Amino acid sequence: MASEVAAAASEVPAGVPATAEKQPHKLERKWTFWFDNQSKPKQGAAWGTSLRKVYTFDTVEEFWCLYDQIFRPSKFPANADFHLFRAGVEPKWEDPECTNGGKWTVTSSKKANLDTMWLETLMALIGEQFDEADEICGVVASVRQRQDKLSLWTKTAANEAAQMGIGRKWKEIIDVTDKISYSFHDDSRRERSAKSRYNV
Ligand code: MGP
Repeated sequence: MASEVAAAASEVPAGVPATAEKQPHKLERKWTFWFDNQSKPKQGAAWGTSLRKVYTFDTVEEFWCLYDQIFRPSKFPANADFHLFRAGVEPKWEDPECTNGGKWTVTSSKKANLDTMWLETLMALIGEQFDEADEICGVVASVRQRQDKLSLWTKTAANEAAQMGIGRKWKEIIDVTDKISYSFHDDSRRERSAKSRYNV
């Protein structure tokens, strides 16, 4: 499926006339892109007021079209968040699918790195590359002045075995060898810099 995701945008099978009708490549499930531009925050506005649902899709073709048009994090100035979440799940601690969850986080000091890791993660998600796919809520790319970061949100923080499996697989996918850490949303709700609960 992953290679299908990568190839489908440009493929023209040999011997097929350019005019032949092609069926779009259906994904296993629907996904939604979200965007939060906090570059000009309104004074006193609650968190999440600038969070927007952008587009829900379920074909490889729609994915590439959206990615090419808008979803390259490095194109954006600081303080923007990009999200790809399973359709029906909001990228908030308050969402029932996220509320008992947490996130793996990887930081990046290079813009080009962020774009590459983001794209590799998107393809792995829509291509269902994780064994624990039902545990995954989505991914967030955070463009920040100091250091960009990518967070993979999962559903059941207390399920250590599932989170460790996801963390290991994610490192392979984004080609990271440094240690990465997992924090619980419950801890983030209580304190600004939540301690890490798992490392891989
Ligand atoms: P963050 O954006 O996850 O951390 O949360 P970051 O990126 O380290 O900080 P930043 O300043 O660089 O953006 C930052 C703060 O936003 C949190 O401490 C919360 O106050 C608020 N916040 C973040 N999230 C993901 C949520 C959420 O899902 N729900 C609510 N209510 N507040 C949130």
